[in-house]
Amino acid sequence: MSIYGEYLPALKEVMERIVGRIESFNEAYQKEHGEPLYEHLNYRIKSEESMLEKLERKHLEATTYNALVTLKDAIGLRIVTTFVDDVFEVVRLIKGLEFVNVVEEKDYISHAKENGYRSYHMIIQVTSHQKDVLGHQPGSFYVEIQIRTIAMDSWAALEHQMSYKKNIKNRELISSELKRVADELASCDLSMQTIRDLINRS
Ligand code: 0O2
Repeated sequence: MSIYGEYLPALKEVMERIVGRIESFNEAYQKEHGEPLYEHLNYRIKSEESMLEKLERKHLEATTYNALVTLKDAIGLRIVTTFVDDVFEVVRLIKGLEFVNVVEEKDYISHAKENGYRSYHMIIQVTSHQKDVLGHQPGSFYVEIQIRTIAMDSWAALEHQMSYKKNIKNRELISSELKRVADELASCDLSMQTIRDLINRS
C-alpha cells in the first residue's frame, strides 16, 4: 500500500493543474516580451522511498496524513529563471492564481542561509474537486515550490552533493569555498540583472 493511500491520482491531478497554469503564463509572457519568464520547470511527486525516509528523519509516523498534511512537499516544483527579478515575477503570478492559497513563504534570496543557499520557497494549497485526506470535497493539497536563478540552482546542486556525502574530507574548507562562491554568484546575478535593465531601458 502506498504512503499516499488512495490520494495518488489526486496528487497527480493537482500537480498537472498547477504546472499547466505556470506553463501557460510562461507562454503568455514569452509572447508579450519575446523571452520566457523562466528557463525550466521541474516537478515531481516525492518518491515513496524519499517520503518514508523524510518521515523517519522527522520522527513522524509513516501515515498518509503525515505524508500529505504534516509534511507539505509531497508535490514539489522547481522553477529556474535566468534573472533574479523573474523569480519575484513568478512568485507574483503564482500568488494571483485563483485556486492557490499561499501558506508559507521563505525568501532565502533577500535573506540567504548561512551556508550561502539562495532560493525563494513557497508552500501553497491548491484546491481540487477530489476528496482530500481530511475528508473535504472539494479538497486541498499542499505543493512546495522552489524558485531560483540558474546560478543559485547550480550552486544548490553542488552543495546538495556535499551534504549527502558521508565521511567527506576537508568538509570545512569545502563549505567555506561554497559560501564564497555563493556570494560571488549572487553578485553576478545582480550584475546580470543590472545589465539587462540597462539594455531594456536603452
Ligand atoms: P528533501 O528531501 O530535499 O525534500 P522541510 O520543511 O523539512 O522540507 P525546512 O528547512 O523547514 O525543511 O524547509 P526549507 O528551508 O524551505 O527547505 C526545503 C527544501 O529546500 C529542502 O528539502 C531542500 O530541498 C531545499 N534546501 C533548503 N536548504 C537548503 C540548503 O542549504 N542547500 C540545499 N542544497 N538545499 C536546501 P529537504 O528538507 O532537504 O528535504
